[in-house]
Parts: sequence; structure tokens; C-alpha cells
Amino acid sequence: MTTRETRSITRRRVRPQLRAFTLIELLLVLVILAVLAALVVPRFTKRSEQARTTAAATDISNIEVALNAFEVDCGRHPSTDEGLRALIEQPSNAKGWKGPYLTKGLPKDPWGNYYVYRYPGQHNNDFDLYTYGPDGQDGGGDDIDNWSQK
Ligand SMILES: [Ca+2]
Repeated sequence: MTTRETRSITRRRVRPQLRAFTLIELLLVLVILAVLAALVVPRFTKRSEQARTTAAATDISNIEVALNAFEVDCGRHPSTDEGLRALIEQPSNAKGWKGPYLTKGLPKDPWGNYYVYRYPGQHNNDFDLYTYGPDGQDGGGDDIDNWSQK
């Protein structure tokens, strides 16, 4: 037997029966896919939301480090009016300023909003630093701040 003959026999044996899928079979496949998507998608969404929350907490602690460096150099924290911009541009009355203290500009939280800075703080002795969280609004139980975990 030549190899060509062997191949043709094998092909004939392996070739699946050509037959159209029935509508029921197609619907069944669609239902299975939909169920899988329903199971998997929320898990991914939850995880990426968790990653954003972690990123916001990391940003806040980085900004805290920058604010403390500002305080070391200038002998005070930026006022609420000066805000976090004082970490990038020297305020007029900030002697000893050696910034910029943030190299990548004014950071936004993972939801596209600026971090909120308040000095003196209402929750901390020095400053409050927080983000409105996923809902983009003050409160709602999803804010990420620098006083809750202390
Ligand atoms: Ca909120």
C-alpha cells in the first residue's frame, strides 16, 4: 500500500458526517455560552474593580509621601486652596520648595476624578486625602481615603 492510499483511507474514515446543525442544537450552544458569560463576566468585573480600588489606595499613599516631603521642605502642608497643585508648581509663599514632588503631574483616580485634599483635615490631625471612588460622588460607602484604615 502506498502512502497516498493510506492517507486517502484515513481521511475517509476520519471525515465527519456532513450534516447541518439543527436549530435546537444551535440554540443549546447559545444558551451554554450565555450561561458561561453570565458566570465569568461579573467575576472579571469584580476583580478589575478591586484592582482600581487598590490602585487608588496606592496613589493616596504616594501622594501622602509627596505631601510629607513638601512639609519637610516648606515647614507646612499645602493649604486646601493651594491643593495638590502645590506639589507640582511652587506656591508663591512656599519657601524651601524643592519640587515637583509628583513626577507624573496631578494624578487622577482610576475613575478619572482628581483626588480631594483638605488641610487642615476633618478626619486627620494633618490633612485629609481621598477619592470619591467608583460612583464619582462624595460618600456612598465606596470612597477611598487616608483615615479609614488608620
Ligand atoms: Ca463615593
